[in-house]
Amino acid sequence: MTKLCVLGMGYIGLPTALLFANNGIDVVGVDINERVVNTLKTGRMPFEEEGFQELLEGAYQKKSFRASTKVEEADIFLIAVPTPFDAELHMADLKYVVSACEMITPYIKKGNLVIVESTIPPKTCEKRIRKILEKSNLKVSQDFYISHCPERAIPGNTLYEMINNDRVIGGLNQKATELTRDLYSTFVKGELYLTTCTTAEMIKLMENTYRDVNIALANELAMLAQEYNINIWEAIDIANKHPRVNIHRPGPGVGGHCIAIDPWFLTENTNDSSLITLARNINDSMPIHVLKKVKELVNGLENPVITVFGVAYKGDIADTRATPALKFIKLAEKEGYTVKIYDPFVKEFEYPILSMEEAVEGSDCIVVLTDHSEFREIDSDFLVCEMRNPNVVDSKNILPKQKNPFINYLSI
Ligand code: SAJ
Repeated sequence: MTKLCVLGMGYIGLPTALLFANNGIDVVGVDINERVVNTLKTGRMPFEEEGFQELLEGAYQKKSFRASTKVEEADIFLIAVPTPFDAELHMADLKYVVSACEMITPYIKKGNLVIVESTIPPKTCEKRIRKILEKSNLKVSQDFYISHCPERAIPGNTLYEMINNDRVIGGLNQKATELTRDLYSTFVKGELYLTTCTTAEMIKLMENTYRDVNIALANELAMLAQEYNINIWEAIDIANKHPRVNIHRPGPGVGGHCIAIDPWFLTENTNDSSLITLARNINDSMPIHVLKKVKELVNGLENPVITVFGVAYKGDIADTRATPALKFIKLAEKEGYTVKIYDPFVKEFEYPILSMEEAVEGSDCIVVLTDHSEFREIDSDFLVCEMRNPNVVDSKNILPKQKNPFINYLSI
């Protein structure tokens, strides 16, 4: 039985490890965080999403998964640790990837394969990772193999996408690519596209950059639309009926740990990337635009109280990483507004999360920043009753289409 050692028991590494363990691979899941490892040892997932718990139970029943804080010998090593963004230098911070490689190096044997799933700038496998792993005194592409197989699953629908999405696989040589293909074909139902290592690194970043630039375009179009007093949501919906047009949705900015940072990994080696940089700046400036809308509505009110609906970085999840809501809240406080927050999913945040009643009572303006499905059904009469002044800025176009005549609405 093939033995796989997965480094990083986070949102990607853990479900990936469990999918392998449920499909005929003997897996040891390694994390330096003892709390995560201990939780797994007690049979519980450290975080939840649909299907995760069942997958862990299945792996334990098959006796094909163990959690550990220590790396051990294996046939294949898979690195799925985070790649944070160094905001000062505008580049990828590879400290966790480097440290995972250093942990593997003493255990590398002839014939081993090392797969990197973590998002990395182009050429990282060839230049950086290879060098660290060759400290084992073995030669890459002769004695052992390296490949990149970027993760592409969307948070909120992780398992479905891990199994069904197509994958990109790029080895430093042909053998590495083929060994990686054989491993992933144990559970991936999508196509496995084989290419070079650097191409695979670039493809991952291109995908997220495409989305970021497209969202920036949507945001710019939204700002232009208000000059002509037209409804941007209707305009985009109709434009997208064209067979070759797919404009994304405008909003209060781009959050999460991928789309808001990956474009910088692509541009860190060049000064020739004005479009990508501009798109990043447009998206980062959207909270300022939303605040302008709020100012239009509360202008002239004494000590305005603002209610934020949704601080998760996107709808129907509890994840607040890099949420644009944080910048909006800080700007609103700087403006002198009192800010109250309601989010049906988020439990932990930099600011207290209130019940909907507490958050809405006495408010002068509700600002919708996340498209949680619950907001589609909101009772507008309840808002009119509870608010001090019934104003709403719906930056996600998620509130019921039927408008309440007693509420002043603004869109993005
Ligand atoms: N957003 C908009 N308008 C849109 C779409 C998204 O403003 O039309 C905003 C969201 O509200 C959110 C942010 O962008 O704040 C990012 O959300 P997302 O749903 O676009 O993406 P992520 O970050 O959750 O996941 C992305 C996915 N990449 C692509 O779709 C190309 C996912 O497949 C990747 O695996 C993931 O990044 C990753 O880990 O790289």
